[in-house]
Formats: sequence, C-alpha cells, structure tokens
Amino acid sequence: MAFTAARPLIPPQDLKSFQEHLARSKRVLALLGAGLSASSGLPTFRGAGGLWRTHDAMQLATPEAFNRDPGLVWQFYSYRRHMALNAKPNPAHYALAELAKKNPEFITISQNVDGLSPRAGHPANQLKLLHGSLFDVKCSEFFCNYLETNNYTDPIVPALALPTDESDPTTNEAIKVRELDISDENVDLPEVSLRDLPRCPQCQRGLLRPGVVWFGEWLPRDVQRDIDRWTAQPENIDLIMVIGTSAKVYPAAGYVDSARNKGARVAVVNTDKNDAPQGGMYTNDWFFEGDAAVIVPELLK
Ligand code: BV8
Repeated sequence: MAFTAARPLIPPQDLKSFQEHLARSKRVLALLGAGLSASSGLPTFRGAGGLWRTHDAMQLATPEAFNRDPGLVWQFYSYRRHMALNAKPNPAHYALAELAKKNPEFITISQNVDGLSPRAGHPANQLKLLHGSLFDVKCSEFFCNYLETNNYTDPIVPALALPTDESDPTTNEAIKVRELDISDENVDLPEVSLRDLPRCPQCQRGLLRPGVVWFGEWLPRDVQRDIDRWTAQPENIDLIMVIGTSAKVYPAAGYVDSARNKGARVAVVNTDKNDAPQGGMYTNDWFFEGDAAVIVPELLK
C-alpha cells in the first residue's frame, strides 16, 4: 500500500514567501477575531456551534437589551466570563505575544473580549482591545464614570452563579447543554431580579454592566485614536495578518483596507476558505486555511 505523505499543513512555498516577507517587514498589524480563541474552547460568534447560533447575541449585545432585561444580559455575560476564566491561551496567543516582544512596530487590534491575549503576556501597549473586555465592569448610568478593570470575580454576584447541577460548564457537553436558545421565549431561564444584580459602588444608583462595546455603541476613543495615529504615520504598513475573524463587524473590519491603502500585504488565517475580508483577496495575499492555534505558531516561527 503506497503511503502518501500527509498534506503539509501550510504549502511550503506559501510558508517560505510569507516568512521571507515577515522577516523584511517593519510595520506589521494583526486583526484578531473569535476564531483565534476557538481552540481554547471558546465558541465563536458565527462559526459552527458558534455563540450566535444558539444565543442571539445581536439581541443581547446591545444597550437596548440591557435596558430591557439586564438580568438576562448579565446571565449571558456571566456565563462567558466563566468560560473565558476556565479557558487557557493557545499557542497562537503566545506566538503573537512573542512577535510583539521582538518587534515594537507590531500592533495587534483584537476584537476579542475574552482576556486570552493579555493572559498570554501580549505587551499591553501593543494590544488594542477594540471591543473592551469581559473583565471590565462599568456603571450603566450616563453621568457616572465608574470603571473597574480586571474584575475576575466569578460569579460577579451570587445570583449569577451557574446552576449547581451543571457538570463543569466549560466542557463541551455542558456548553451544549447550557446553550439554550434563549431567544426562544419558551425557554424558562431562572429570573435574576434587579436587586440581585451588581450595583455601582460609586454613585450607588446605577447597575454595573459588562465593560464591552455593544452594537450601536462608540468604540473606546483612546483605543481608536492610538490605532488611527499608528496607521496614519507616513511610513508604509508592510503586512496585516487577519486571524480568525469573519471581518463583518465595523469599524474593526475596516482596518484591513486601511492597511492595504498603506501598502500592506494581507495574510488571512481562517478555517473557512470563504471568510476572506470584504473586498476579497489580491494575488499577492496569502490565505492559510486551518486552525489559528496550529497555523499561527508555524507562520511566526
Ligand atoms: C459603531 C463585544 C458607531 C460584545 C462586539 C446599526 C446601528 C449601529 C451600528 C451599526 C448598525 N449597522 C451596522 C453597524 C455597525 C456595527 C456593525 O458592524 N454591525 C455588523 C453586524 C454589520 N458596529 C457597531 O455597532 C460598532 N460601533 O459602529 O459605533 C455608531 C455608534 C452609534 C450608532 C451607529 C454607529 C460596535 C461593534 C462592536 C460590537 N461588539 N463584541 C461581545 O463580545 O459580546 S462584536 C463581536 O462580534 C466580537 O467582538 C467580534 O468582533 C464580532 C464577531 O466577529 P468575529 O470575531 O469575526 O467572530 P465570528 O464568529 O464572526 O467569526 C469567527 C471567524 O473565525 C470565522 O471566520 C470562522 O471561520 C473563523 N474560525 C473559527 N474557528 C477558527 C477560525 N479561524 C481560525 N482558527 C479557528 N480554529
């Protein structure tokens, strides 16, 4: 029986041309999405079994949803905080952190709120968390500026504890069990009353909310300013790596074109060949099909 060598993970010619370009590159960007953390056990938003398939996150990741039913929205975020706390950074998170330590002109724009890039030791000044973090909490009152970062209390209040009959909620079986279709009004999630939700310790009035950017909300001005200043510098951008993102959410997805307009070549890492950035792939781009946790460390070797 003829043994055929397993297909190389990355076509050798593509790997060589990418690594040669990376070695010559000075100014490098990365745009990260939920697919980067998939191999850490955190569901993506749109992928198979993704967060949005069973949780209607568009329904939940908005200020309107929070105003309408803060208990339900907190259950959604408390569950994600718990999963993220019990997940670990994967080799791709570490490889990107190592590249940042070697190249101060490498800036990472992350759409992820799961905290895994910071936990992998990614230099904070080179990691721009565009959509905030599950572990920041802030007051929901417009006039109050209370913000607490690095809040890892799990659950953040007793009323948000996962039902005790859960097996380890971070296991895939439990996640499947847990992923009730909560957009279905027939699903009776335990109610969490307003008085049991976390309150702002500063103004003593407002409810605390997750420190993430919801749909319809402005992105953190300081983060956008940093990125815009970096991309607006006169020198060219040599490369943008687009890792584990469907690149459908703006303004994050727009940074691919911004980089292209500054001369960048584009390298996409995605399990889905169809998930190229808006505007498609150019002839001298790279598309590396596969799991970011395996591909990225190989590329950045
Ligand atoms: C804004 C935090 C200005 C919360 C997130 C109407 C009203 C208001 C705004 C809009 C509107 N219509 C459009 C907009 C703009 C809107 C937007 O872009 N909407 C989209 C849906 C069209 N944007 C906004 O609202 C932004 N703000 O515009 O402000 C403004 C202000 C007021 C009024 C008007 C405008 C704010 C956007 C931020 C939303 N918050 N997250 C939370 O997480 O709960 S976005 C959230 O979804 C994530 O952060 C992430 O960015 C996004 C999901 O994208 P991905 O990360 O790409 O995940 P996805 O599942 O889609 O893809 C995973 C990919 O990985 C797939 O391609 C898959 O194939 C691949 N993959 C899977 N496994 C692997 C893998 N790849 C590699 N390896 C693997 N193992």
